[in-house]
Amino acid sequence: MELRKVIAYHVVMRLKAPFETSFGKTYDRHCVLVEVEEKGGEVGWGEAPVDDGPWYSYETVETTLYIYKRYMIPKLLELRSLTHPREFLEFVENVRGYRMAKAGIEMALWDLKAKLDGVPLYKEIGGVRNFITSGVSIGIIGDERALIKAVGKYLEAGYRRIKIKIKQGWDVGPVKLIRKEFGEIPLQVDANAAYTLNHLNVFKELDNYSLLMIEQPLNYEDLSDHAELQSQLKTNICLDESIKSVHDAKAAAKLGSCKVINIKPARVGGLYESKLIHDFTMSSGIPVWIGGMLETGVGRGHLVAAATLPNVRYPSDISGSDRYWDEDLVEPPWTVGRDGTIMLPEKSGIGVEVIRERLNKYINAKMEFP
Ligand code: OSB
Ligand code: MG
Repeated sequence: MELRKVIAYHVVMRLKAPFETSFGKTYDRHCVLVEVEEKGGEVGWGEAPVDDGPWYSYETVETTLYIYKRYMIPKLLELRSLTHPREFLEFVENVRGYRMAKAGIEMALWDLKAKLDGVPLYKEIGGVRNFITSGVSIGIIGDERALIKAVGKYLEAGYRRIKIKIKQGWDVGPVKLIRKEFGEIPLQVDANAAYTLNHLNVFKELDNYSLLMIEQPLNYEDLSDHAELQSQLKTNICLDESIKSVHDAKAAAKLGSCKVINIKPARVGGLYESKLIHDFTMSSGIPVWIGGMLETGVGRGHLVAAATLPNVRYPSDISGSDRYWDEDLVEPPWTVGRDGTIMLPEKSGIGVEVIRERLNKYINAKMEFP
């Protein structure tokens, strides 16, 4: 791959409905899209799902654009030619952290590589299925009737499991209610780090509802308290925020901090690191699934591809485009079938086209290199 141009776009898109987690409420989704172009004119697309503030992660739109300009994109363009996205990661190894920024570029390079190789991205990265099973992540609704209506609507649409966001004061109640209304449906909760070991009583109660897992109950940097909590629960703990690399995954496995891992390709620095975590967890008997960050159709293409890896053994947080957007950036949009699956396109790369006229409507800033 001989690159001749790299463009980073700050994109802002209004969500169909606001999404609330324990760390805040999102109305507009901000992200940085990356477009890499090689000398023959083929392009690849990636997405850094950073927000406009350091809420889920310390990375933001502004830190990403700064790191791109100062440390990553000029360096990438100095690499006259590269044969694998890994070479970009080696080139920016001296940049500590900023994994979402790295991921935006790395995923664009994977898309480009798959297109040049003439294969769908999922085959390029070693996926073993041409479909994925889809679960839905429901934000903190706060109103019980509205929650029941939402769960009913998503089950009706075919989603294979329901995840609800919880925070202190909105945890056991909604779980109990969903069990009462819908019985033993596949159900899990995500706390986004809102609790401490002082809330053991809440988790002991949740432990009675045969949840598939409890996601990231404790601090986003913690592994040892999670190990303590896991030792006291029957329910599997799943880590999200705490796993930023294969090193964290190894430590979590050794300590017993979780029994499941949510791999978000953007959180861990891209598809290559995702594969390292995937391969490690597969060999140590820890099942994984793929998490989402309210991505546009571009990032979604990478999530869908990652979810075809063999050790993805639970439904992933990958909904159809229509759950987030009135109009996605890509054609065709991502759709979940009545059976709760998304079929992988057989076209090369991520398999969907970015529609420029749509993208243009949502661009807040653009940086072009050289
Ligand atoms: O913790 O999984 C999370 C969205 C934004 C930030 C963090 C998370 C989420 C989701 C949404 O749960 C998953 C999705 O549908 O993209
Ligand atoms: Mg999560």
